[in-house]
Amino acid sequence: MNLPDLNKVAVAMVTPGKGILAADESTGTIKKRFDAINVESTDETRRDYREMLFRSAEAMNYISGVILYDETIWQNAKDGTPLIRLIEQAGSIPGIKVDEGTQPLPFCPGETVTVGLDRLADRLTKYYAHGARFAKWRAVIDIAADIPSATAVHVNAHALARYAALCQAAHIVPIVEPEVLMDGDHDIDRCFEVTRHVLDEVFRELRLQRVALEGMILKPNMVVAGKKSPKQASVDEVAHKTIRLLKECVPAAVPGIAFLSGGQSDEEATAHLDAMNRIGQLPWKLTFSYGRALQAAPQKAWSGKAENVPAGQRAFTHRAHMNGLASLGQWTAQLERKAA
Ligand code: 5MM
Repeated sequence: MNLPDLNKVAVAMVTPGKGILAADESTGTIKKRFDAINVESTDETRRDYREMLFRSAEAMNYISGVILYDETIWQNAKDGTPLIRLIEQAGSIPGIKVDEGTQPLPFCPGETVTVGLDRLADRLTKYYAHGARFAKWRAVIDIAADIPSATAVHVNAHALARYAALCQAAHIVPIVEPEVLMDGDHDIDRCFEVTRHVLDEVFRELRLQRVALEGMILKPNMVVAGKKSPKQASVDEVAHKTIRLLKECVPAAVPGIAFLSGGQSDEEATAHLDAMNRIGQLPWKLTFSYGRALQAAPQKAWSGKAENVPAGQRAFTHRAHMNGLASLGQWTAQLERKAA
């Protein structure tokens, strides 16, 4: 492992004013997104859509890195330029999702474990040779009456650390993503407790498996109430509880934290990030690594039509710009409306 090089990439991924575009939807997930805008999901429409994003010159000024899915990293743009080169030409770092999704966890009803460790070392070598400089692995933890179990938290944390160590051995910066879902009816304090348990376990495993914290990025959920909870928290409460939790659990050696949006509305995800960055002196950089909260608007504006590409790029630029401002604690609701 060359730690100074890994650290350089990790620091660049959380450059102030920029964040990460999570464009790593697997084939099933992108189909769901395209179904919502009445676009057939084919390798060509997926290519056209992602080409539109990566050629959004202005938006890419706010994007430090792009997480790709395996299909995309090998795909060429319409004119034959590899999509990965478009990202590099835009001054952004290409990354790759390397988990292979979730599988039911035996004897833990309703819970899953993320898989994909077999042959991961070989896959990482190929991705590095092709230009990927960081990777991502997402563990999924659900909250309900009797879950998460200690078993699910442990096996997912163990797999995240195994993945992170393999990445660093292959000169790739791991994004470690333990996502506590916001699907339930739990309140914000239950989310706080579960996320604390998960992050404690993840950092224990990272240490055990000798992962260098200076050469990784954490991608956590924010501390929020479940979507079905009657008691939704204010922006201020989300920001303060998330920062309190992260200060308890995340060592200062980690260069940056890039949040997932998890199903929050576009504006909520931006407002929460902004409020956290306004809290002041923090040990790590805080930015975004959004999928839905960056892409819902451009997907709608594009709707699969070539003539809508400029509109799709404008919508993407707007969200990337607003989140770039939020990473600096400089976003306002007025700016959101003015620029829209
Ligand atoms: C872009 O979506 C990624 C998930 O794809 P699959 O479920 O198809 O593997 C996802 O991991 C994403 O990177 C993160 O959850 C952040 O996305 P959101 O939409 O939560 O910001």
